[in-house]
Amino acid sequence: MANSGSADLVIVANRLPVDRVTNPDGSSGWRRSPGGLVTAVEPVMRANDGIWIGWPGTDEDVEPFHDQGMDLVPIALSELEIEEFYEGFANATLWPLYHDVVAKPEFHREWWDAYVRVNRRFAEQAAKCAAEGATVWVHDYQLQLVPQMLRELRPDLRIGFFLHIPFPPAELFQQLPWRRQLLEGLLGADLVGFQLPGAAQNFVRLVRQRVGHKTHRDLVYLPDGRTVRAAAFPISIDAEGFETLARSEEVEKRATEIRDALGNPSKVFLGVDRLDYTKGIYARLRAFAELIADGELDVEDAVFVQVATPSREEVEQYRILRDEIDRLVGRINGDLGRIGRPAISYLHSSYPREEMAALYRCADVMVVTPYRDGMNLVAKEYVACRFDNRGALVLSEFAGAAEELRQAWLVNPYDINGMKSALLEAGRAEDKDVVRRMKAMRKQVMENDVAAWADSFLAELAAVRPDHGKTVRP
Ligand code: GDG
Repeated sequence: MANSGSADLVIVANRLPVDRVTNPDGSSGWRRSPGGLVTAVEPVMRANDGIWIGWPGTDEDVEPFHDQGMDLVPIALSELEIEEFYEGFANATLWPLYHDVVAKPEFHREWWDAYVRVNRRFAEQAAKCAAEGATVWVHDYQLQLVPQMLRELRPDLRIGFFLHIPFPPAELFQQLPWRRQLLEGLLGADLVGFQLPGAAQNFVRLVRQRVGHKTHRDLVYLPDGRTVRAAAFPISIDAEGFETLARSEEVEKRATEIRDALGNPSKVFLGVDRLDYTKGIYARLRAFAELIADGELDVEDAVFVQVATPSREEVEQYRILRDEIDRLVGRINGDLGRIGRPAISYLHSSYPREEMAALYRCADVMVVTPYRDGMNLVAKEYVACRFDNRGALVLSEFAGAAEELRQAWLVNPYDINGMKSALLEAGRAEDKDVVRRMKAMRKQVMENDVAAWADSFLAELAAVRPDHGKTVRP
């Protein structure tokens, strides 16, 4: 093929897997971002002359570069594109719409135009870099038009798409003025992956209703003879990596220090989330505070540590949420705390992985209560770090992870009384019960790690289009 590049595997994601950092001598460099996706995909990239295309997170113009053993191809976004494509269409239209309209999605035609423009730029770059018959794996809601745009440019490619967030029921998706274009964008892929089977079914149903293609179970039949498969691939974490970290002396020491700093309470409750309105932080803190006000828990003896990592701070809904949480925490601590004993230890900050592992080791009750979440990796990380088989997990029914972590204390995050009971039960559970549940959850997480997830997606992708191109070696 005249215009093809040399990569047999191309990962296309909104962000590159590295962050810009300034070195002590003032020069700048890159640091690998901590996500599990890069851990899972990196070995496959190495074995297949792989490259990763994405936005580097800065407004500088950066040339393609090699870093951390990976070939990285930056896509530049202008300030206006960051506003309209990223903060706008991706995070103020699609994000709330796909999460059960927990916040009201905004629909603006200029934002859509920017989404189309930026998706095209990603598709053109992927078309340039991919070798003939190569595999291209496109990620997430920011890039749903890329599969079709890329197929038009390069029909020889094997294209996979994975959606990390939920795919909404038809009743909600229907609101989107550009619903048909998005469905057609995704249908450019040979395999469309979702976190849960229900999401794949929502997609197939919508394609039948809105685009009019024939479907049978998880297959869509296109008029040109091509088939597209929609299936679930529940994502996971580098489970062994987390366990090894949690077992380290450094983390153990830090866990003890944290507990001491908290005044050695008998129960530590923990929440770790990006500060996002889908995560249910407000309701969970209220539930905990009511338990103290009711006299069921005592601040001398129980504390809630909430880590809220700063996120999407330019988007209005996120600023509103931050103010709401600030006010709530202030009120709860003002009303219920005592000297040296706040009810809630609130940290609006992001931490290294070691600190996260130490917090997980410290927490007697891990509280994960999103209103809607594609998967939720925090729940799985907690389980991976509890090699001692201790620790109770309170988990929302509306997190994808709930389909695998059945032995958690499952809750409906809209039901404050239900959450209060679950927090108490998890905090007061007998050791035997806690250990039994944790053992079962650990088996699930340790046996289904992120490498298995990536391998199964790529194997399915190879199988959907067996007669075509090269097969990526896992
Ligand atoms: C999306 C979907 C799906 C958080 N704070 C810090 C930190 N983190 C890490 C956690 C975890 C990750 O960020 C968050 O992942 P989640 O899965 O919990 O949530 P989203 O960011 O919303 O992710 C989600 C996921 O994509 C993957 O498909 O599961 O449903 O919404 O790994 O540990 N890590 C460090 N410092 C922090 O302060 N080092």
